[in-house]
Amino acid sequence: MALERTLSIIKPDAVAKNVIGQIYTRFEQAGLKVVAAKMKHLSRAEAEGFYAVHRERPFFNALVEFMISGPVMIQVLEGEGAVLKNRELMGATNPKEAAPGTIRADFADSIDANAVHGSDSLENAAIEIAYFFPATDVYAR
Ligand code: RTP
Ligand code: MG
Repeated sequence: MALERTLSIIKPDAVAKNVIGQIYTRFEQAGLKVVAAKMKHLSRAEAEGFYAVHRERPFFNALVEFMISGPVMIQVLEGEGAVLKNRELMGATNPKEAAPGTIRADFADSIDANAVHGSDSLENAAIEIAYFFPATDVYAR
């Protein structure tokens, strides 16, 4: 497996629950390293731009409203097979369907307030990382 980077966001619900550290521990225990990070309260334009692929979906407005409801914690994770590994740690989009022990099963409340975002492909990871971090703010470790 190749060394990859993926974009992770701890969403406003999980930041409000004060579980940033517990989620970071899961990344670390799975062998994913934090190589960039920042806390940010996204503007509407930033959230709309980030989720532009979902523009035509019925849940788009609710998704944007939720993502700007409070600060988020944004990080780049690096490790072997990081994109899929992070998706496995996250669990299914709907926490009711998320496997026991996954981040969403343990910390998410609903399909809207579902605790975390993770890039869904290596190609999208590169786009999403560049959306939030200039290359000089991502640190090789
Ligand atoms: P994410 O992008 O946040 O990591 O989540 P995901 O890949 O598991 O799910 P995706 O299909 O990309 O959807 C993005 C976010 O939109 C909300 N959503 N709501 N009501 C619905 O049917 C519905 N479907 C998706 C979720 O909050 C999801 O995380
Ligand atoms: Mg997605």
